[in-house]
Amino acid sequence: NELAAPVRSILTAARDRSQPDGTPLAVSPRSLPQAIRDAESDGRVPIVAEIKPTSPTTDGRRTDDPVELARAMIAGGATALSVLTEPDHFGGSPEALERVRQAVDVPVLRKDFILREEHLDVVAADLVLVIARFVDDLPGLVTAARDRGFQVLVEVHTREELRAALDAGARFVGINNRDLAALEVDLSTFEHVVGSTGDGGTANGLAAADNLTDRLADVTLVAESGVSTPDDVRRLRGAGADALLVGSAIMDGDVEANTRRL
Ligand code: IGP
Repeated sequence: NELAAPVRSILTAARDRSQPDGTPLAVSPRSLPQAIRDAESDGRVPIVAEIKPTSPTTDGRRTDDPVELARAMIAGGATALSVLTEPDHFGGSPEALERVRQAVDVPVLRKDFILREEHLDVVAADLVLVIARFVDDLPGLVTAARDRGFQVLVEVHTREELRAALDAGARFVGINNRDLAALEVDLSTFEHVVGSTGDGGTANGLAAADNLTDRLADVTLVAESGVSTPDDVRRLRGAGADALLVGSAIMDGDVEANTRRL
């Protein structure tokens, strides 16, 4: 299960990236679970809308002001935002995140390839993404991020990674439907990883084989990637997703209308 070429090159760059010594950032995070409850109580689907100017699987690049994109997403009903800060393959920047976070009052996730503790001290965000597969010391990094005040969204793609995330103490888990080897999206990934068939039942005794599914009760589950229609949203919510993280389907065209449509 080799990583796709762009993913390999992103990782190599991230490993070499060293940040200047900085004061560890103290943040008072805006609560994602609270934002999700607020959305649900006024009948909105909890959408984390992602500002992703480009990606290894996208043609072209969106050059709109990130603050304008953020405002349009909020106007369309977004519950939280995700902002790419990786510059070379996703067109992001820490400055974009900083400006967006000042302009809105919803929780903002920093989307990047954070591999070590020093990578955390770049920009204040409400949540940081940590990709389980790429991190050597997951419990150490989760703790370091939490000590700085971040909510930590641990991204997983398999049940083994889900177990590692829970063992590391993750309270927020993102299940990425995109496979980082082929870069293909399959929404059934979410169902397999959480051990749900989508109808409230459990899949093939998977859940019975371990107690992982029980351990998810207090965890905020975010379904990531490949969500593009209201049907996708219903399917993943039915399978237990507390929120949906949506990039391309929102970034492609009229951002406000795309957010509202879901
Ligand atoms: C959004 P999509 O298919 O809606 O554009 O996907 C998001 O899940 C994706 O951008 C993503 C990502 C990542 C990007 C998931 N995990 C890690 C960069 C790094």
